[in-house]
Amino acid sequence: RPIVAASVDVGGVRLTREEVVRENDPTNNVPESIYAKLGMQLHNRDNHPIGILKNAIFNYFDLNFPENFYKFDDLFPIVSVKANFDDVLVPPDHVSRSYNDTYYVDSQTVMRCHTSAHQAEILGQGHNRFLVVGDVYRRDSVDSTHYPVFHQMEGVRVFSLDECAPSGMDATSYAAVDLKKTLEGLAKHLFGDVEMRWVDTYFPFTEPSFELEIYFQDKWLEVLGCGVTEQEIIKRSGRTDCVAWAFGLGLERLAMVLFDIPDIRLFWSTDQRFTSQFLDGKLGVKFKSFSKFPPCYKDISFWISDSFTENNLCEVVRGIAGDLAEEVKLLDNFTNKKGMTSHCYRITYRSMERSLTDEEINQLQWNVRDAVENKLKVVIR
Ligand code: FA5
Ligand code: MG
Repeated sequence: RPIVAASVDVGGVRLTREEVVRENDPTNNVPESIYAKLGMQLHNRDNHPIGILKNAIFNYFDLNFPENFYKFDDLFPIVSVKANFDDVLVPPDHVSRSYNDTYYVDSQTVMRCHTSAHQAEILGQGHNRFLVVGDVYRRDSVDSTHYPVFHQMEGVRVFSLDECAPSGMDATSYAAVDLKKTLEGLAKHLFGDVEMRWVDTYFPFTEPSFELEIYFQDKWLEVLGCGVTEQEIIKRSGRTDCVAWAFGLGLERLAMVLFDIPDIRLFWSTDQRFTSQFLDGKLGVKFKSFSKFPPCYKDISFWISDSFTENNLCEVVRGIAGDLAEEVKLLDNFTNKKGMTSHCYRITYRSMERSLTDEEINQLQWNVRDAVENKLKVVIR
């Protein structure tokens, strides 16, 4: 297993491993693999696809808005529960607050799970147009489009009711129309022509709310969430007679489409065959896959207990196999006459950089089985 540094620099702040990873503290669920990602700042590297994409989006806003959007790209990623959830009206019982979904440093402090964590504070400072880019953290599934650390860009724009009035539309419709126009324009700026569609959705902080999906690798891929900001958030920021829109886009998802990057783990690769392809810092380079090494599939079956969750399983697998785990997928699920439920998962192991040996994979799978049995209170079959 890789050895992690005793401390890391996060935007000028030194954090020690002990401050972030507290194995024996039940209010903390941050694994070492997540601590190891702090301070990497992929979004601030001009020769990395995430940095290149950030620059291109900034450029779109600079070109199209004479009064510039204020840009934040170095806000500290560890925030209060209040900032991450309460201030954006996430209800007390919302799943995203659970220890199953979010990394908690302690009961009042989280690794931000979205850049919306900064909305209220920045609105409170009086900004009416801004963009926030940063690394965000989520306990999530393991596959080619999900990773526990990724990057988001938040955008917020506030209008006075006077600005909306001449349109003849009500303020909410005015903001929704402007929002969709702005994001469709962004998609055109980045992709030229691409197949996309709007889907209605729900967020606690916007109403109405939408997601934008782009057709990629024979599937619809969700790339951003957005909507018209709840009046309560605007009111709390000290404004009256205003309406606003907000969006949060997933930079990895957009970059995968833009650069033809087939697997989200590649963004963290230090292999020169990956990094060397983006040195010119240009948009529109298509990634040339280096030969894919063969995958290896291993199945694991167990009787689950009530506390079992798929995110916990994924975290255990990532803790052992790191980025060698390409996918964790439920194959089979049944309940017997005694009411016991069995799950069978298929774990795909693959390195993007080399061929794995049978021995190595067998060892990984044994370690995974041990860890699953010890940490998840399940009974291996
Ligand atoms: C949010 O995070 C909202 N804060 C977005 C928002 C902001 C809505 C402002 C309204 C107003 P969501 O959980 O859907 O929404 O995530 C936003 C985007 O992040 C997704 O569309 C997707 O592109 C990306 N994303 C989510 N989970 C992952 C993951 N595990 N790995 C990579 N990208 C992800
Ligand atoms: Mg979503």
